[in-house]
Amino acid sequence: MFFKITSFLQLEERSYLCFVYIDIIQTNLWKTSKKLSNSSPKWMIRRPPRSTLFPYTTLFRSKALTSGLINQTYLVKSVSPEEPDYVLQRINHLIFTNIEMLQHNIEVVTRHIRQKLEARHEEDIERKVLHFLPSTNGKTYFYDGEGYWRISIFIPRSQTLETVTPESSYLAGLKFGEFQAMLADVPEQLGEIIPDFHNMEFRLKQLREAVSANISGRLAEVQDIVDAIEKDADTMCSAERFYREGKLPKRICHCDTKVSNMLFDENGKVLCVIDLDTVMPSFIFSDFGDFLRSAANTGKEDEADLNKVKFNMEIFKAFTKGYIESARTFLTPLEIEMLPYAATLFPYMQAVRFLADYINGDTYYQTRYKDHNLVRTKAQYKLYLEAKSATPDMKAYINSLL
Ligand code: GN1
Ligand code: MG
Repeated sequence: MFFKITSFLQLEERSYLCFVYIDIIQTNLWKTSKKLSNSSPKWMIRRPPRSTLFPYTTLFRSKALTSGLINQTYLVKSVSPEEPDYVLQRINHLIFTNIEMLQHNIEVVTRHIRQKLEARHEEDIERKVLHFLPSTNGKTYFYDGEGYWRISIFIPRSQTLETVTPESSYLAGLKFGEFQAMLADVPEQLGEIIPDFHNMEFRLKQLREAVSANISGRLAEVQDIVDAIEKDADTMCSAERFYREGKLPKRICHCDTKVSNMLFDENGKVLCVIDLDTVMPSFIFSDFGDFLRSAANTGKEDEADLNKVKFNMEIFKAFTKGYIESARTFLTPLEIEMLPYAATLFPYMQAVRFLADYINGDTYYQTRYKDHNLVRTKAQYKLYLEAKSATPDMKAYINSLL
């Protein structure tokens, strides 16, 4: 597979990094234009303006960085110790159709957080908030004629966790609560980057449309799951009803709060929240519930052995304690009362989304095998049932914190 990025990005005021035609799989190399100027003519090189400085001596290597299902993310590794490493992403613009709004939201959020950190005189701010580089058009993205690319500075000495402990869950709860608190006074209205992203009524509507079209002919095989999902549909849509009645607010949320979207330092302390694509107005349930969907699941998101899928109460308790500590200042009593609902809502919603995609013939999520989306659906539905039966315990624990 060849990647054609014949663009160059501005790193600092007078220095540019030139990306050339690349075959990641064959060569696994990124090179600057000088390095490549004598090499095979199939490499397309765009020459920079004369005045620009180049990091001539730097050789970049790239490798796939994350396990995300939506964008393609690469670590662009510099061999020169003076150059930072970068995170290069090809943005999935079939999903994020409004790249201008996407990057605008991200710029607003990172600027706002940076200002808050500066006001608090925090140390090491570069590691506590993402820094996206402007491209030659002054925007934080670049369109190469086919795709949209963006680049941010890789935060050094950072790591992501794929699994959690009660300690790291507590820290994550604190941090995601703080993230919402920090963005409570964002000066600009953020766009809803994926309209109705966590709207349960909308997700059920998509499932119902998939069911009635049955485009892949897969419906018969999944009818029993569809029926089971439908039984709880009304209850699971209660947040939207309360919103219409003016009882629940929407706030700026992260909307993809898995533990892998948080960077930890070498000592296990949280540095910052990453993957800001879906930051937008939502119910706070998005951040609370989606974190637990991944972290409190004792199995994998696509666990085939359903016996392994349980709701981990220790993780729930640790995360909830941290979250309530930092979010308590702005949470309403109804938001707090509905936190256990949020913990059931997200596995339910994810089951609905995976199932709709399965019935649609796998058009949204990247899949690794034929019935991957069905396996995911069953695992998420099982987690929903487990969380539902833990509801009385969740309520009791939350009451003990208040
Ligand atoms: C997608 O790409 P990733 O893994 O960050 C999806 C989330 C789902 C998640 C399920 C924009 O996120 O909403 O919960 O997959 N993001 C989008 O793994 O649809
Ligand atoms: Mg994401």
